[in-house]
Amino acid sequence: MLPQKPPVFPDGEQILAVPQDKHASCFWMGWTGLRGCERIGLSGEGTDAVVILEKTPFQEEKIPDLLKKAMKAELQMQNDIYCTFYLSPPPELSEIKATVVYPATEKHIQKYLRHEVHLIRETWEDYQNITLPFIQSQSFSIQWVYNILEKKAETERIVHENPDPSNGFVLVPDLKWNQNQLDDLYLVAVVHRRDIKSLRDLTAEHLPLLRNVLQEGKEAIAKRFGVPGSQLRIYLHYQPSYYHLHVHFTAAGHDAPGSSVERAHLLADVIDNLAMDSTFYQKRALTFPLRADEPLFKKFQEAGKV
Ligand code: M7G
Repeated sequence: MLPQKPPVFPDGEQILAVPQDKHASCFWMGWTGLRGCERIGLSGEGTDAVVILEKTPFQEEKIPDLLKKAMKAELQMQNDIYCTFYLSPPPELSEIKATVVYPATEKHIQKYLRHEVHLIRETWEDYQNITLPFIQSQSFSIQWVYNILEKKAETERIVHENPDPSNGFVLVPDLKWNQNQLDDLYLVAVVHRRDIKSLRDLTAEHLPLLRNVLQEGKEAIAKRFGVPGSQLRIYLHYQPSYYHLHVHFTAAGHDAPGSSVERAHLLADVIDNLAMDSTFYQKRALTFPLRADEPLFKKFQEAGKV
């Protein structure tokens, strides 16, 4: 039964709600969607949670309202024709997006803490001797990916699907995008086949799949969101956080996290490289960033590669 009023916030802490349904990779927070949920405090009540709070981008059409309805405008400084204010908009215009990972593993927690970053240059031999054994020894769950593919989660969010088991994929809005505005548009295409860990596994055999993702992904986004392919950045991450092949689609004007040169590989370039040389990604060295606290960084250090 839905509670009739918002949960009480003990000790002034925000209360977050997470679903008990193990298949639901999304979660509900706050009032409207509170259903079959358990409550956790920010301290986690013994189980760790990662809570990411982000101020969402402005929606252009709401700006006049925001300026009119601001409850308070505090002048911070004034000099000639320049002044800065702090505005306190009403709650409906000052949304904060909260992403919750619960229960969070140590790896999740480390991923979101700030640490010094190093760029690693990984040769194919390094991949085979260091990275691959490391990936195989890890048990970082990709259940959320399988939930999408098996229609156990995010079903109603699917923007496009090509159901072919070898050359098909599912396109859904990324966890990072609240879909309220197109400025930070972010979708992710998850491929149906489960045997491709990352860029390193790709060969010319995968070209039909990659071409489908590129072509159909662009078409579906143009149709649903009116954003043409020329305004999309379509890329893979190396290293990814999740070793099941997926492709990122972000608005070209949006500085999405992980879209910089050391991590993003444009899908169109990947396709061209594979068309020229099927074993391109089993030959060349790849650079990627690692935080100093990451176990993979320690492996490269132990091997004397950093
Ligand atoms: P990645 O390159 O493996 O790692 O991308 P990154 O998270 O370091 O970028 C995985 C992508 O999947 C990211 O853009 C995530 O925001 C997104 N993502 C992660 N999860 C757990 C989910 C999820 O449950 N649903 C959706 N739709 N996207 C997710």
